[in-house]
Amino acid sequence: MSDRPSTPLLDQIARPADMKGLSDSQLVQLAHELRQETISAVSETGGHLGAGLGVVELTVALHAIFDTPRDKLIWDVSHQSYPHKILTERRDRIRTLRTKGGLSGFTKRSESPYDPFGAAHSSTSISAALGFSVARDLGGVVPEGLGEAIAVIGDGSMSAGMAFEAMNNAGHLNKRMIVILNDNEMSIAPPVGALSSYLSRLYAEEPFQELKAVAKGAASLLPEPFREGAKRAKDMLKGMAVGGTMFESFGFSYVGPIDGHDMDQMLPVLRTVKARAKGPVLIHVLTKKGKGYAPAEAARDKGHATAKFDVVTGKQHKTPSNAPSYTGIFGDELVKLAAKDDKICAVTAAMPDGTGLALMAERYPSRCFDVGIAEQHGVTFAAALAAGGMKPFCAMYSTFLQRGYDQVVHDVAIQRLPVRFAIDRAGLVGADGATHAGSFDIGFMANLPGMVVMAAADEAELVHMVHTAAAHDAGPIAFRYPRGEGEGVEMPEEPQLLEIGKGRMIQEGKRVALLSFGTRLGEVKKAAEALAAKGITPTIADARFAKPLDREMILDLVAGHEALICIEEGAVGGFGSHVGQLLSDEGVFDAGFKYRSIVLPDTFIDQASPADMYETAAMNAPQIEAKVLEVLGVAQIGEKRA
Ligand SMILES: Cc1ncc(C[n+]2csc(CCOP(=O)(O)OP(=O)(O)O)c2C)c(N)n1
Repeated sequence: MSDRPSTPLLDQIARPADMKGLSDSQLVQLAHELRQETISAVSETGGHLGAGLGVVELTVALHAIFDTPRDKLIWDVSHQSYPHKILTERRDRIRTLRTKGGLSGFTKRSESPYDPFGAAHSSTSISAALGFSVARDLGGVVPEGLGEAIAVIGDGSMSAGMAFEAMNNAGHLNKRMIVILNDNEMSIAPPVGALSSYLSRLYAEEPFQELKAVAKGAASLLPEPFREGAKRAKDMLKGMAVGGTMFESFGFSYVGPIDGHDMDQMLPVLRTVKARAKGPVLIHVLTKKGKGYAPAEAARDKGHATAKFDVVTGKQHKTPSNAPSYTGIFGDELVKLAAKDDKICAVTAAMPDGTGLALMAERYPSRCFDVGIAEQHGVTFAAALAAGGMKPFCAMYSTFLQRGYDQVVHDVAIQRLPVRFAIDRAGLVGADGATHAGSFDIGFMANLPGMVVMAAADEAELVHMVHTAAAHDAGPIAFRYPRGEGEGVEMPEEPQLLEIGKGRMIQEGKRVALLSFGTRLGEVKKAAEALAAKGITPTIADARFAKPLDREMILDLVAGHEALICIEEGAVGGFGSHVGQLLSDEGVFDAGFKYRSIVLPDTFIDQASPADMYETAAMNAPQIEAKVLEVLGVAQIGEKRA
């Protein structure tokens, strides 16, 4: 395409081995071209832009100096890995990022040997690098061999407990490994907490320029264990790195901070570390999220995630939405509740915008807590807020709540504390793929004694559920809702407080009952319309609750129909399994009752549009219709008969 950037040097690089003969100044040029190519690709695909732009020079420097895929380069979260993908045999597919059948937006072992460890949830990279370094020293065998273990982790991700657990262990094992702390003073939102202020102090108080000169001039001027003849330099660098001591107290050699956009600093530092490191080393690199693309640099989120956009203007091509988003509805209702009740408070783990809590943070900052990327802490913190007489809403994406699961069990459920879990991005999420799918929360929440579990069928239902959760003081309660916009239904003038454990009838029909839990209700209704044309009118009900189940309603449905079909946007072991358990306990199957439960298939579904993913999962209207016909024994037109 003519509007693609000119990239003469990059055009000669298919893989890192092709970079080995390049001079330092050519590497600078390569980084420039790589940046343009990244911008151009993401303008066509949408996706994570800012993080990748911030590590372009780092990516080039690492691949020039280290020997991937033998050396294991592990990107934390890996939303910053697009430039890495371009340099590692995937440039020809980079414009398929995040689409069905295309490249994943994250590193993925099955995609490339240059992705030794998949990620998408944060703060796993140091543990992974340590595992590789120990496997190497124990003689582990893998096809590409085992060389260095290098983790690249952002300052936001560094704030999570796992990163500290891994550093604690790494310092103790004292294995040779390299952690690159990519400090851009950003998470998705501005980073929060003591670590963030600490990192700022590491460079704010000292003359950065001096280090620049040092790094440029002399590779020997590095701290322990790069001693050789560098006592003076060591003292100097240590002095500059005011309190690099925190990492040192974990047993790491600390180097930095260095300018991550200046190859003249990065190349010598990386070469020296490679030549001389013995135990774990942490290199503190300062970068700018969105670097080199003005619209990203200027954006509030530094171009963290973007739709497709126009490269010249930076204008994103967003399709206008017809209905409000579920996230927005949650955020608005919470603020209304908080206005009336000063005990209402909220917790987010580094996702104030994504979870709709930004408004609450603005209006009631003293009652809205961004705890950083710290879901485990966030859940326990919410538990104690509840124990202290507050009414906490713990707002997390389904997929990230997984990380706080023991806290949900141990701190919330066992103590019957009234934490309100607002579970966003429930169900399949689209372009982010399997790592972000909210597939498991129905199962892992509904199996907990005393937990109330609701799913909103549409945005009006979500309004009721937010208010129902606020009013529920008897124990923990969760409500789930999907990514994206609502169904466009009329919004209630007044929220209702739902009766706990009661579903609602949508349509009375005959022979077969469809019992929906969550937003598949829309597809169920469409299926029912198609069935009506075939003379079949199914009964439709919205369960609202997976726990407690509406026993009465479900047993009535059984009594009045030949068959019952449940559907939910979740993996096996959720709502349908609870209904199946109820029916078996009641002896319903003894009389040959027909029961089906439509759940996500037992596979991890790769990225595609949500509708495509639900097609793969066989959960769209035509597939629901087919299931009804199958269970009733009605052959479909065109179906082959034996
Ligand atoms: C466990 C977990 N919680 C939340 C997220 C959502 N998330 C994706 S990237 C990100 C910010 C990461 O910040 P940082 O590590 O500083 O990297 P940057 O984007 O600034 O390069 C967050 C919170 C996640 N990926 N994993």
